[in-house]
Amino acid sequence: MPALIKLVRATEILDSRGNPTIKTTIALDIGIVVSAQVPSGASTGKHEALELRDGDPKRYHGKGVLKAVSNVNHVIAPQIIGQDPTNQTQLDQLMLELDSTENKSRLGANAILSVSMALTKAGAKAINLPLYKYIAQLSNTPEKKIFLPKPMMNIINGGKHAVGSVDMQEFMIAPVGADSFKEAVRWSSEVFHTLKDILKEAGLVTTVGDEGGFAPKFNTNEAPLEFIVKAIKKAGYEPGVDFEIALDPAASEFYDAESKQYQLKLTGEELTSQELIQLYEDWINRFPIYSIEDGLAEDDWDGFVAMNQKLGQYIQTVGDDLYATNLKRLEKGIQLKATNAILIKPNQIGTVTETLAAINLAKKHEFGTIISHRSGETCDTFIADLAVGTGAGQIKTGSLSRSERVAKYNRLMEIEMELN
Ligand code: 2PG
Ligand code: MG
Repeated sequence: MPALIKLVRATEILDSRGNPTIKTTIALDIGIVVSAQVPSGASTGKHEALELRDGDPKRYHGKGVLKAVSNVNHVIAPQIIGQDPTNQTQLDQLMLELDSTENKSRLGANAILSVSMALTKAGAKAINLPLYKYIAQLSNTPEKKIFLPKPMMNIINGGKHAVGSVDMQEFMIAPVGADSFKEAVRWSSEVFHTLKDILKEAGLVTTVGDEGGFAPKFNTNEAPLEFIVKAIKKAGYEPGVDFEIALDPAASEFYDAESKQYQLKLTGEELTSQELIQLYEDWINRFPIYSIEDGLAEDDWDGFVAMNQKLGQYIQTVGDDLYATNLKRLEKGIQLKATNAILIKPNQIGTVTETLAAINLAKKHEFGTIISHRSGETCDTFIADLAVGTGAGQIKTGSLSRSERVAKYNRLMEIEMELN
């Protein structure tokens, strides 16, 4: 007899920015209880599935999620109680049918994902597998492809995650020279704390942004690169060998659709796609950058194609807002050769099944895959298991500070121990 779902209960909780989000608990009839918490973006792409918010100005400035909570408790729950949680694909499909819109605007992608993730956790427990192993089963990942991802750690925050800092959103370090995840975490933490000292010495503030990275007021958009390289060296590591750098400019946020210009507020520059690509090329030549995500705006397909043509042979070009973890947009990107990698965020699309499908399609076409957190997070570590179970290869989940970020790195160290 399979274990069956006995209870599904959603509640409104707070995310790392203090905004409401949704937590769903599932209980099975064999005494197992699991829960899943959904994250929330700030530089949200316009092609993402809809995050349902109440819009009632009297509560949380309109950001309450009581409608999404009610959709779980009153629309979804009655349909899945009594079912076998290991039927992930069928139950995700059932929720898609209950919603019946293109972008999950009826029930809310946040409502649906909270149940979908909780189902995955319940399914894993029901058959007594660690979550990452269960995810590997769901996604048909061969045993030898179950491995720890390379972390991309966002140690300088800008853009929408730290207003008053630089225009570009994320400056990440990837400890590529470390031979275990545990060492990768240690090295990166050392660089993070060395960076703090260097910033302090330069008279800059060391307060952190939404993802736990420093967010001082720099004079130029490339100053973070200079400081990071200095910190890597001062901590005793070699830039380009022990550490590489990854960027997420999140360019949709500084693109002006009317003038078709990228507006860099810090320097007052207004750049065309071509000029911005040139700027990236110049940076790639001077700094050990191996990856650039959302280098251009989410609908600038021509720009992406041009960038991938020019730089794709040297670096990883990543689509985040460009694809929104959406199969149709990814198919277009594959066809156009718009990038050579995709960022994967479960809440951009809204179910675990669709998330796994996007990862598998990307891999089939030899695209790089990076599992990602959101800037508004919780301490749920689901994406750590997702990265291992799908053999995604890379994860970005913020800086080496703040519990909601570090929780994922801690979970990955735990999985590493288990796998060894
Ligand atoms: C991104 C994400 C996560 P947000 O742009 O990649 O770092 O930011 O969650 O605000 O969309
Ligand atoms: Mg991004």
